[in-house]
Amino acid sequence: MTAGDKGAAAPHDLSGAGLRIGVVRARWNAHIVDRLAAGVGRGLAALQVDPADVVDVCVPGSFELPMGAWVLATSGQVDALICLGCVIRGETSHYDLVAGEAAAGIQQVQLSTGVPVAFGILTTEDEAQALARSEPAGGHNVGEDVALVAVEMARLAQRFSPS
Ligand code: DLZ
Repeated sequence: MTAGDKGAAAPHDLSGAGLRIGVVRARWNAHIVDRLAAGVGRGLAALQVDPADVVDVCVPGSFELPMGAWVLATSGQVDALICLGCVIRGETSHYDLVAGEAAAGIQQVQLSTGVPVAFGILTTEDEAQALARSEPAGGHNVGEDVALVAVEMARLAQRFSPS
């Protein structure tokens, strides 16, 4: 790993073929979340996830993302989930509450259900930062990052599944 790397590389042979992925999106800051969703689409396609195997649902805001994730996780219809949202500090009086509860809730859902949930919520100081983390193809987009996380964690869960 070089100094510029953010973490360990994912396996080179990672394939999402056959995986069923749920995407839960917050409608709040929809112009940013739509950009993240486009990044997820690119990331899943690059990992051979069939678009027909992707279920996409919306919830009002990031605070509701854990509940949306729990509903899909307990449905038995997905192998992994991706939660997408955007909380901008300068525009949200209770930023810490919304962002903190969303993060804690998502962790609780994945640990209690055993279905991996990738954290794709941007928590930024301003809109410029949010735009910079949700760029079009070729730029940095957290949606692409969490697509990879979802596939990697779904494969890990499958590999050690007791059944
Ligand atoms: C209320 C609210 C505020 C002020 N800001 C945001 C935000 O920046 N991002 C986001 O995803 N949601 C926000 N919300 C909505 C809450 O997540 C939630 O939908 C409401 O409090 C209703 O439960």
